[in-house]
Amino acid sequence: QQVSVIGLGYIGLPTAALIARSGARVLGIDVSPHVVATVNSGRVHIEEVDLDGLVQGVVARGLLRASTQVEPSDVFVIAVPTPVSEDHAPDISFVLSAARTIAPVLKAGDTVILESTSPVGTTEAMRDLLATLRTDLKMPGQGGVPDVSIAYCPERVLPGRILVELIDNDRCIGGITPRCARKALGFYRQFVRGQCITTTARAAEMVKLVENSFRDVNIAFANELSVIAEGMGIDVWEVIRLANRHPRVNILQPGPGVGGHCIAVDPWFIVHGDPDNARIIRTAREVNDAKTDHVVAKASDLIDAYPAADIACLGLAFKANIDDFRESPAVKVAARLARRYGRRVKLVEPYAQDLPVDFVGTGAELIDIDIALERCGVFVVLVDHDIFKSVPVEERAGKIVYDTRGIWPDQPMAAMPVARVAGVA
Ligand code: SAJ
Repeated sequence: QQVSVIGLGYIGLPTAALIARSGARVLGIDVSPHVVATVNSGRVHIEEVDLDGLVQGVVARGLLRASTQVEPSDVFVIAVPTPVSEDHAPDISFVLSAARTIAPVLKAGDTVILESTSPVGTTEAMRDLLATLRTDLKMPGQGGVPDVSIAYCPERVLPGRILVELIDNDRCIGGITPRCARKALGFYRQFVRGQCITTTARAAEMVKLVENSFRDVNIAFANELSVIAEGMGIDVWEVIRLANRHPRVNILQPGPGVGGHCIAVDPWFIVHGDPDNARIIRTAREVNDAKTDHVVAKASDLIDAYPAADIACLGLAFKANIDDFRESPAVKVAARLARRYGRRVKLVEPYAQDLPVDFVGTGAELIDIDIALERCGVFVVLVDHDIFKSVPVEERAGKIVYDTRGIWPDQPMAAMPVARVAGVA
């Protein structure tokens, strides 16, 4: 069996390597010659736990190769980006260009599987495009027995656990027709240990969007609570901890906003698909984005109250214990503070080697946590890295702390200007 994986990014490369390890011959296709050369030399261009060793092994055994050029295969897995534009419209042009790339080598009996997070209807759009490019092949859903099977199967892995979750997570496999779903199911069963459940392509597309929207909506609930509780002078983390003692309540954690490449993006695909009815989903996005502005405003109030103190921003990553700073609310907050307060702002990020570009020219510098504890008077906690959590209360004595992640429950709350205490003028 020859498998081609189109797009060697965070999902495509681990997927290609795992399929190769299960014994198939895999060709990874990417538009970037740099990525292709890196993989062919047995190395990786992305950081993911255990990926380097796996790729090195399968490349050395001749099971995985990379190329910029497509070749005939039995299965094509498409894992390319589907970004959103400034006005939150999904851009499926990379999916369509992947379809154009494989069209010339498609043959009867092949299976095409889309894994990219996609607006509902994308798999059908891809089918329609393939049908116009290859009138000699019968595509599924157009009556009769098709020559090619087409399915949608979203990934749902967590960065940092990708190799484990690609194998152990359940998979939802949506076929253009039930026959297409069964064909794709046979493919995934070769390397997935989780349950594989079949449905339609449209439903599977929606499942992926719904999963990340569920999380976004629930984080928005926590973020809204945090702003309300702050105004009332209540510790939101204590409230959430106590409310979660209820057997059917499970509130997520507030923070400085929602980052990463999925949760802050995917809900827009649903909103774009039905703007009139996707009301909670849209509002949740707005609440989470507004939380970032709120944190900047509150941190600024605090900083203005201590004009002689240097400011330590703790964390830049988009979530705890990872070195990914893209789409990070912590970077957004710290960069705005750095632009406003210049060299008074110190950045503490054990996962960063250099200062991210957002801070160039601001005068802000990267320092380590020990120096921050020695020199800074105001602390703005933006990421719940374990290394920050472990700083004992004695070392934080006398510090003015704005803790957006609730990592230091024993720290006295910074005296916020209490503007809105319910019922009190
Ligand atoms: N966050 C909070 N409060 C919480 C949980 C998360 O503020 O209680 C924030 C994080 O700090 C971060 C953002 O949300 O900024 C997203 O982090 P995450 O850990 O929830 O998710 P991602 O983006 O790393 O991965 C998600 C996962 N989806 C779900 O958990 C439903 C993952 O399974 C998906 O595969 C991935 O999106 C994706 O690729 O779609």
